[in-house]
Amino acid sequence: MLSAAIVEMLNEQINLEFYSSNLYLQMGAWCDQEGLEGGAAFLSGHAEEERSHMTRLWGYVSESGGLPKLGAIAEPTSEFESIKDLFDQVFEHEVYVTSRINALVQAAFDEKDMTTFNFLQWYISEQHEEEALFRSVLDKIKVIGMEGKGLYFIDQELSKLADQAAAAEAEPVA
Ligand code: OFO
Repeated sequence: MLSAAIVEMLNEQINLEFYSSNLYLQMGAWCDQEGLEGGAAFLSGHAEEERSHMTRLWGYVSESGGLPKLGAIAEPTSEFESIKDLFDQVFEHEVYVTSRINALVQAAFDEKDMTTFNFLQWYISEQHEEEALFRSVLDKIKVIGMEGKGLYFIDQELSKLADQAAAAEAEPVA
């Protein structure tokens, strides 16, 4: 049985994951318009992943007897100065998402709601992976540089990441 306070926080997280999904879909469209096909594939694939983070929470609230609820979802930013600016914003967003997950975990712990505490461990690992992934993208942008053919090579790297994510998604669950 979930407390009303935990249901409210889980619902806020549902909205935040939905916002993440919309944000990355929008960012993917920006890449597409800039001719960065790898970036578009990577970000739209990641938008799908964020949607699955949302539905995992949705299912948990529902099967625990709570009511999952969608609130108003803010309009995502659609203009970026550069691919670096875009991924700086992604990284900043993920750090914020991690802080919200940590607050949820702390609230579950304080309430001795160990079922929710246990459920949220998956999100802790996921946020660690996401921060590492986007940090590695920023590192690649820094090393390659955006001058000359830099953008082309950055886009190639993003395309590889999109392929790797799609392959991992297609792997059968053991
Ligand atoms: Fe849902 O992990 Fe990113 O935001």
